Amino acid sequence: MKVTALAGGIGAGKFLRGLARVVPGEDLTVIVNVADDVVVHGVHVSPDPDSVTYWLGDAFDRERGWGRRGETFRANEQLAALDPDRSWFGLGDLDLATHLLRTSWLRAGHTLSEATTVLCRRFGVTTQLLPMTDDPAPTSMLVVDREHGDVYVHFQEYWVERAGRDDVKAIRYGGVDAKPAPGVLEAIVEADAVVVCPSNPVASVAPILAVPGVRDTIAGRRASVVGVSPIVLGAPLRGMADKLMPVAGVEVTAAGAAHFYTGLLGAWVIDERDAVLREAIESTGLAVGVTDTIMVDDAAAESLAKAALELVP
Ligand code: FO1
Repeated sequence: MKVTALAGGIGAGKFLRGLARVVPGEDLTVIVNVADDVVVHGVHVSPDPDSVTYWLGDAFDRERGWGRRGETFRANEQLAALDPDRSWFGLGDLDLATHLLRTSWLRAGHTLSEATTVLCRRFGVTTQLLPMTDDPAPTSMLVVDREHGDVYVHFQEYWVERAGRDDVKAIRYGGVDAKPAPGVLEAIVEADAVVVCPSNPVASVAPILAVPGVRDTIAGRRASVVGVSPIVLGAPLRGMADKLMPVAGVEVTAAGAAHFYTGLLGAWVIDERDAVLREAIESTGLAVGVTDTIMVDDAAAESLAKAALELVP
């Protein structure tokens, strides 16, 4: 069975470890959000592709939620000592090696897709990881700034530098001006099942859907598309979905997240703690799976992945 997944960062990484236990590497393609990519100190950082690579390559930090396990931050500490204004983005010493390599390949004329493939292989990942696009496609947030009035800032500036404290008025997806990376649309068309990972719908999956052609291609495969809710009991397990879903007019519930994907899904998996929402979601025409979606370990992620795939006819 060929499976293509749409993925953001932490929730996706955890889930994909389970999915990769069910679907062999050559049959699994992951289309990953690159709207969070940022150039820091001249190096190109790809948080979501790196997150997926580290999770699948068994190099992730489960507690921190991003970056490498066993990481140190000596270079960043030194940056903070020399110029505190330039150390807001925590680049780990091990992580830095990934960014240096990626940046040197990009400067040599290779694409982000090529750099991502080589990095995956170096981390022993056999799954095919495709950035949604090879073009710049940054997400920007319109934040209310007391000094400067409303201002658009890069996603990482909002989330890391400004600690997600601003009120957000609107979100702008740079992917609307991008082209899908080679293989992205084909992977959606050729898959037996398309899985939307339990990632933030507004910050992680919407940027992928914004890339021209992606949304329509997924809608064309709707009967084979299953999503897993990132929301349990009205809150995300981690991250900023509770702050950003309302900005897009989406209720922070498992039903609200399903509604955000209207026209794209055939089935939706919700947590057993949200079983009360089952009928309301089914009444919108979706098949609904109810199971334990809290992925405490790889075995739990594998059960969740199986439950999702079982909903695809
Ligand atoms: N998140 C933080 O909250 N603080 C950081 O300093 C930080 C650095 C960082 C460096 C590399 C990387 O791949 C991710 C990093 N993240 C950091 C996570 C990232 O900001 C977001 O969580 C993702 O973009 C959302 O998926």
